Amino acid sequence: MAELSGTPRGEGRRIAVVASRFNESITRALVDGALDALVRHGTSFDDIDIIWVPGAWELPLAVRSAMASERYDAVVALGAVIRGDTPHFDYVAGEASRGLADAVREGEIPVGFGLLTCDNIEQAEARAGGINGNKGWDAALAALEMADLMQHLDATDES
Ligand code: INI
Repeated sequence: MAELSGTPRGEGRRIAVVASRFNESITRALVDGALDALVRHGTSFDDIDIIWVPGAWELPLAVRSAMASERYDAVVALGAVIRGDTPHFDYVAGEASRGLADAVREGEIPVGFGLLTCDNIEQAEARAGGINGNKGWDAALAALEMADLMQHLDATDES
């Protein structure tokens, strides 16, 4: 029996952080959390690109492009969709999530999922450095762990 898991080692990893500007006070906090996690785990600032898009709707295209560029070992997708008075939320949140899931299914590098979908700004603040932690940090850490796991699995495949 083999039991495998990755370790979130950032040394030498090239990471794209794709973030949406909509609800920017929240998404900047997510970006800060992601950068903190990456750098604390050994990723060099020089190996991180931050790619901004207008809103969560635009995340999947930019994430796909980053994945296809072969410049990165992992991508971290960050955004915040906050429910308003109309059904708009459901379309943006649903399609952005679906688009990211499609990108993951079709791509070959890990994507950390840091898209908040919240009922109100308080819920978002709680998850962007507040009492519920920072989902940007969590997404970055997951991306590093998966990049390490992928490396192990590729190495196992070749032997
Ligand atoms: N984009 C978000 O990232 N969060 C939101 O809460 C949001 N709302 O509520 O409308 C939002 N809309 C913009 C959307 O992502 C696109 O940028 C826009 O429709 C242009 O394509």
